[in-house]
Amino acid sequence: MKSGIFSSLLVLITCLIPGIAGNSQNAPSALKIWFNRPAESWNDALPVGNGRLGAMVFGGIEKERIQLNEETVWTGKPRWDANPDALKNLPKVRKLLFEGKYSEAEKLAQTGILGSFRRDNASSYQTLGDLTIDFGQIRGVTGYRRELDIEEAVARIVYSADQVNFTREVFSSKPDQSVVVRLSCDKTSALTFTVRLSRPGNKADIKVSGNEIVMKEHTGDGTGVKMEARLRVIADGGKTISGGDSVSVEKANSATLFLTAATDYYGNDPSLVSLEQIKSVISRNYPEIKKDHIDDYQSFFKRVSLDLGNGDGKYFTTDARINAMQNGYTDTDLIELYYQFGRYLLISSSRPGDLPANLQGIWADGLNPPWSADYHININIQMNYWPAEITNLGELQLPFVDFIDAMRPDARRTAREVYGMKGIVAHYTTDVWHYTEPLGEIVYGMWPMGIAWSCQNIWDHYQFGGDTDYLRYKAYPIMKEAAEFCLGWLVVDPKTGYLVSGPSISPENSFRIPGGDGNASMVMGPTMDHMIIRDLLQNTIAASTVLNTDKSFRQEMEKSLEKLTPIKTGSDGRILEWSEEFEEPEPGHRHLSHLYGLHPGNQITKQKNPELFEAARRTIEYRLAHGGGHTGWSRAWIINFYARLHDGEKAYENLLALIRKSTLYNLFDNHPPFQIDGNFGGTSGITEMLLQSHAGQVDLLPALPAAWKTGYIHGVMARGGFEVDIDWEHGKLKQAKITSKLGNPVILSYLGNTAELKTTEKGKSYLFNADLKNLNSN
Ligand code: FUC
Repeated sequence: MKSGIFSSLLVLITCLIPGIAGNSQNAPSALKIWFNRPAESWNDALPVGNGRLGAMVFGGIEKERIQLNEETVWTGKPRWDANPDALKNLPKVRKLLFEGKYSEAEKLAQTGILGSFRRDNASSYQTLGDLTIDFGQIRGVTGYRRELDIEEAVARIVYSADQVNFTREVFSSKPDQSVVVRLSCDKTSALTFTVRLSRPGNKADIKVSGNEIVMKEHTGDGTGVKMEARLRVIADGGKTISGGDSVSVEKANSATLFLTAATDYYGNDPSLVSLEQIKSVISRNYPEIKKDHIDDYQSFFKRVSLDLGNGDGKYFTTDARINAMQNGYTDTDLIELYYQFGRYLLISSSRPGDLPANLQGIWADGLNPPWSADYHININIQMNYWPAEITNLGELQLPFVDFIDAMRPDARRTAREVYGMKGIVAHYTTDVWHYTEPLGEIVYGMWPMGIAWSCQNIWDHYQFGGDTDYLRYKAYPIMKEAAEFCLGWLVVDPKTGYLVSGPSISPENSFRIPGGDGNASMVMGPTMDHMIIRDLLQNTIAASTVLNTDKSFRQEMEKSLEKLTPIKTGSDGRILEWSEEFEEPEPGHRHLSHLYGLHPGNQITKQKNPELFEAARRTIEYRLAHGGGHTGWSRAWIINFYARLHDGEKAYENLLALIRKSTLYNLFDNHPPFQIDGNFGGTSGITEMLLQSHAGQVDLLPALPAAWKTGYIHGVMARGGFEVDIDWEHGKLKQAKITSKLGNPVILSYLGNTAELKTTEKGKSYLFNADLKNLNSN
């Protein structure tokens, strides 16, 4: 529990920071992001989404802007930009690297292996457009409040003007495949407004007829998808008038706006799809639509609850709370909200059958969002899915798995034509057109581990869910092809006799070339590649064993594993990032790739290799001492690392830093700019502080910081299919309940004490006390 000091401090902060106190007439709730003003910028607006269709709600009083997204609104088309000389140059580049001729090797790889790529020329995700609602002049507004209720997934704006109380609700419904905006007030005939659709660039074809506006565009000047948005305005009472580019409603009692949207990305006619969807949603009444939306959302959201102690933070607007945090205050409720917001974002941006969450989930403004809001596969998308399994949202990881699956034809071609190998390969990033060839500059582009890393997530889905059909028909075929590529890719290092990966990089980092010839990035044998490959081979061996298939391929994998370069440490006890101990021009680099084995992998654990465990700690400390963790996702990864090092205080310190330094007022992660991975990495990190299961046992409260004295986390998941409820008191475990979903055996561990259940019964719960004594089974 928080003490009275908390309240006094907040009172003090209230006096120090103008505008902190919110509207006291509304009941506070811990799980709301809220403001007493409309959004001043996109980074203040509130996101809603149904996995595919998203909206950012600004909450303007005279003019509401609702910026819209549909996840398949992409420019471009499938393409092939591979360097035709790559195959011939691969052995030459390898030879140069083995000889230590880094500059020459890079020159040759740049022109002779990588294809050309320019971000400003790349395909891009784009906004669908804007829905604006013009209310005319409104005077004397009181009681304004704009909130995102993350227990219901509804954005709400309330205010009073001229003795009328107005309410606006916005949500994006999965069951009804539409964005729904409900405008209401407590006086008859008090609602007058004009609605428009628009799109940046002014190239959209916008037609108004009756109470409908249809906006079409063939994106990218005819090079991308054909999109269509359709808006229907249904008013209760008053007059509805259409004209020019708008629909106006005069003196209505209430009104509902329905927005559907589609593209031809999957080969459908967007007009037919958006029409079908609009017909279907308008045939239903608002309370039903809203109820179905909330039920659908809560079927995911309610699976996990977190309590880190009670505080008064919820009485204050979210921007004020962030400011207070930045001024040194710790608002534990805000951490709970941040945690659940990560889950909210995943439920709202990643539903089975849809595309995975991109760099911005599904929420992106304009025609050229940062990095095209694409799918970076050298940390970002994997991080998006770190919270999926552990926070009991396992099925939301499937869009990522399907996406990697859909990359296979292109990835096979890249393996074959670029490298002359079997299997599948992809590099640092891709987009909805699934390109996989090595492109761009060496420092990011020469890295063939994108799919291999993704297989870690793909395998995890099986480890948590235990679905052997998924393993047999979906996961294993991808893992096997990724492993096939790696077996072909590894070569013997003439100096050590071990197998090495290369030419490759340690994502986006560089080193000083020995002898003073400037910087380079490319080597034979970056540590991260070996960690990823080791992981992939071990997991593919395990999968083929479970499925009882591919015995001889399994033996091949086993042989390669034995000869794979081991993890090495340098003269100062840190894990080596490259094959040799190079000087580092950027010692605080944001990527901590050579710690993949600590997290998300499991090669470095206290039990297995205490020296490497210690070396990992030194590696992080060094990075942090040199300014590391300066981007949102980098900081979020560090929380996960410290949790895995069982260092609750450091994990907590970095969690506070994530919120203080890398979080926008609407709680979006700030790279900068907004990038959603840090939100997901943050939610994963908090879970990892309280529960881990990567080391062959279920670790309870492995990194509980002193600040979280009493609390609970219920409903989180452990590998082997266990749903776990943990309660703690005075900084110590009080009790843990383990519900076995699959009937597997389990070892529980808390502060060095362990308890084993050699068998469990499917569906049964087991209660343990602070000494891990099995109290009862019910
Ligand atoms: C990776 C990172 C950058 C950024 C980009 C989208 O390449 O190195 O920091 O997050 O992805």
